[in-house]
Amino acid sequence: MAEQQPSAIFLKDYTVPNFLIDKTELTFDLDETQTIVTSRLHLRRNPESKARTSPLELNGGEDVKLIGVAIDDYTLPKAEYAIKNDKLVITATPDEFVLTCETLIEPQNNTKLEGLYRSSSMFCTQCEAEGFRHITYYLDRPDVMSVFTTTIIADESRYPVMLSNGNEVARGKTEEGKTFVTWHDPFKKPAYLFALVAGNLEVLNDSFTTMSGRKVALQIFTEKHNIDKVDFAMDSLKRSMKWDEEVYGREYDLDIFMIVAVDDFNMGAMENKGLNIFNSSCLLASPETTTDDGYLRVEAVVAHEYFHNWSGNRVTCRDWFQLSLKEGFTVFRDQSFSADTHSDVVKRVEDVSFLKTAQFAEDASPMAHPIRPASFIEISNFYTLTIYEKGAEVVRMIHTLLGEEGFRKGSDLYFERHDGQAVTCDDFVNAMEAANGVDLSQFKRWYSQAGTPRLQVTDHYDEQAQTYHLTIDQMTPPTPNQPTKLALHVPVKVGLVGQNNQALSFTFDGQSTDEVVLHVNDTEQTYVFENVSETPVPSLLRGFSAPVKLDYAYSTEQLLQLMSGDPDGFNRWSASQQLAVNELNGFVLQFQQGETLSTDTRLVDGFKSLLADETLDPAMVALILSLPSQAYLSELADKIDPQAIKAAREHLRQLTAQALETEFKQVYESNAVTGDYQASAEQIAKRSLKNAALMYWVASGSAEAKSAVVCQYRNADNMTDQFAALSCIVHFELAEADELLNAFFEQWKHESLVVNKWLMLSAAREQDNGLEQIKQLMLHPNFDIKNPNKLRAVIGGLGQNVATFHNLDGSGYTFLADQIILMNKRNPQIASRLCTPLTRWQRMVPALAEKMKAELERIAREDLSKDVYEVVSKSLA
Ligand code: 0A1
Ligand code: ZN
Repeated sequence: MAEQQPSAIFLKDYTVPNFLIDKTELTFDLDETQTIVTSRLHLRRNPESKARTSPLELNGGEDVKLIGVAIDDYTLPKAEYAIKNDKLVITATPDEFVLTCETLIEPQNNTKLEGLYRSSSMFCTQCEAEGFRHITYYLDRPDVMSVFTTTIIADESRYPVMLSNGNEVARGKTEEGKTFVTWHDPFKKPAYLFALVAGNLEVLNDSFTTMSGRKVALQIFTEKHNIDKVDFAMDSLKRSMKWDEEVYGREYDLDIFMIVAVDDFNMGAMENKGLNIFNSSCLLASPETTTDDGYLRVEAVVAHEYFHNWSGNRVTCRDWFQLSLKEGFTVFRDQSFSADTHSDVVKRVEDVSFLKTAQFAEDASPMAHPIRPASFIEISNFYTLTIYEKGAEVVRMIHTLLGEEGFRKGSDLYFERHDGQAVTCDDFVNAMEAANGVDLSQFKRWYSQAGTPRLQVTDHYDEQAQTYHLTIDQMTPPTPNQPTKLALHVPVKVGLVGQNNQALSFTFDGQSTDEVVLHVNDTEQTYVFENVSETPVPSLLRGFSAPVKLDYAYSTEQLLQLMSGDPDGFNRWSASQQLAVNELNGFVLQFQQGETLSTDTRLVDGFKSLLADETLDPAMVALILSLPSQAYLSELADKIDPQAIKAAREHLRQLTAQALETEFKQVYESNAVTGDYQASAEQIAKRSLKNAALMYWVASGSAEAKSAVVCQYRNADNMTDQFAALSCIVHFELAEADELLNAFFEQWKHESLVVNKWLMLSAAREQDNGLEQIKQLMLHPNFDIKNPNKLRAVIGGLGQNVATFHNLDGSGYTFLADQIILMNKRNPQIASRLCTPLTRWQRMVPALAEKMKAELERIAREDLSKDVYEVVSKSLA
């Protein structure tokens, strides 16, 4: 490890900035190897700062070379400034002045993909969270908001498109014959929302007329060969703009909105003001190259980044501890948009499955943190599922508590109070409280307390009195630095289901109803339901009204009853999930004890009636059939035994497949989609059920199924069907597996995003020489370690490859650790994310835990980036 360990910064130490920057004028003389950045910062002392004589300290980076610095027109001699710990420190300054700074950066050598870098033949930037300091010296913190004017100078023949935030205000030629373009953004913004793009790009033009009648130009830019794949993104953008007007009353503010697709990007996309930059995987879509899931992702990410224009840009974060202020709210907004566009129950099931699988695992790991962390070493490590997904659940709970109208009132007040400001999570909740006259002080604990709360529910029905008592205990397990927890305010939506699968009405708090939201806010509470005519089955936590683990001792009969009779669609799915979990956990135990896995399963009957019921949404049936995932079962396990979980899942699938072969064939055939491909809810639902059925049908071993799947592969006119068939062929190692995997690569080798799918499927293929096969993939000419999507594809595939990754000899973990060490300096953000599986070492069965821990210790002996240091040291603490 490095001599000096990186140290943490704390929320409690927050102070306002000593200086403000009213205007920021930037000039970029673009060059691949040596770009010169000139900044003119209009600085003044912050009247709110107590430090009246403090030096000016601007953030920079080791990759920024200072050429010269001047105050007003006075060039500072070396004695009047210093560079300390990457900061430019100037001790004596006037109270108000213009600081001119000239710096040199090397975009070509920027492998970290933060700041200004090259992707393919273009220049692009990524400044969130602290990337701007890798461009020039600045007060790189979100509460310093400034009006930016940016001039880009480049050779027009190579970079005909030169973009930055706001509106283009000037264009011309320099004395050397280069072209310059000047952009001005009238809205004050923090540096993390700055963006610049230059390249030889193609554009799709469109427009949107806002609710007040202003016409906004919309432009999507890509490299030339991809411009045929942005129609869906453009359509999604226009629908998002309309939705935000209708649902939140939010109108777009600039005259132009631009999106650019880049291939090399650490994350999904970025909401820079007026100039969003996207990972091409979240923007490009065509029926032949993109699956249904890919389409839904594009739609959601386009919406997410667009929605940030208000929740993030017009109102931003005071400091990075408040990240969930913009991310939790914006994820909630994009989830609601997708739910309104497609099916709300299907969307909710997908979001909740993801949360319960991945966020719950994070919340139970050494990296657990509240949605508003109290400290961090490297902020890039905190773009987490907790901040995003749990953050969205917390906003959703406020929505549940206040109702649609109350929530809208609160959001209107929040935007009205804080437009143009950098604020805190408390400001958000305060606006919700003030607009509705409610007290959310206990609710605010959700922002500061980590860990997944557990609710233990018991009940009692008194036939004579016709009363039903529900007792709820709550407790939140300890997490790092938080040994004891306070009771939270948890909204629990409840209904009662009768023996004939009917919704039971009851009286609660004097009101007759069939559904209530219980305000659980103490460690133990009992709720009384009156006028309950028969013994009910409780339908608890409807719609997953709070991000908690709920335990109630349901019998198999009760779960089957809820699965078919609960009026709440989400809870029908939830019951089926619980049933499957119970069966699978039984198989896991049998496997571990060396017993033969039993063959009687009640679930098959449930599936049979599901398949026969043509009134159900095919997408819901497909979700139920997909069985709890390997990752979800791991999250639930006391000690994770990957091989046992895998065996259990395969066994249940096999049993189901054999028992219902005819049904699966029938469902496969009756859900064929006719007509041109559309990413519509209806078609997506049919394809998902058809392909789920195909998988079971092939699993049954039927020769007819085997030829059907090969036939589907060969005849598919869209990627969803083609890739579903290929995955099935590879998973079951049909005779055609090698041939068709190769054919797939040959067909799509010029489509980088499809190659990523091929890399992932090939890496996930369970063969005896698994690790060798992964090493070969990383030597493949179409692999590129500098491209995060490609690395994620292979390492993601490895993660799914249970036999290879969790090999008892530890070789899978060693290989992963090697990649982390390799990426540590080159791209610390990516390296740090690759560590995730190892951070869960304490949850694994002892033999595997030891091997994982040894790899973490090996990584810890390296000279580590802050990013990797934080994750590894916390995992070993
Ligand atoms: N704000 C973006 C996510 C994002 C965060 C960090 C990045 O670089 C390190 C890039 C993007 C969003 O929520 O979409
Ligand atoms: Zn976001």
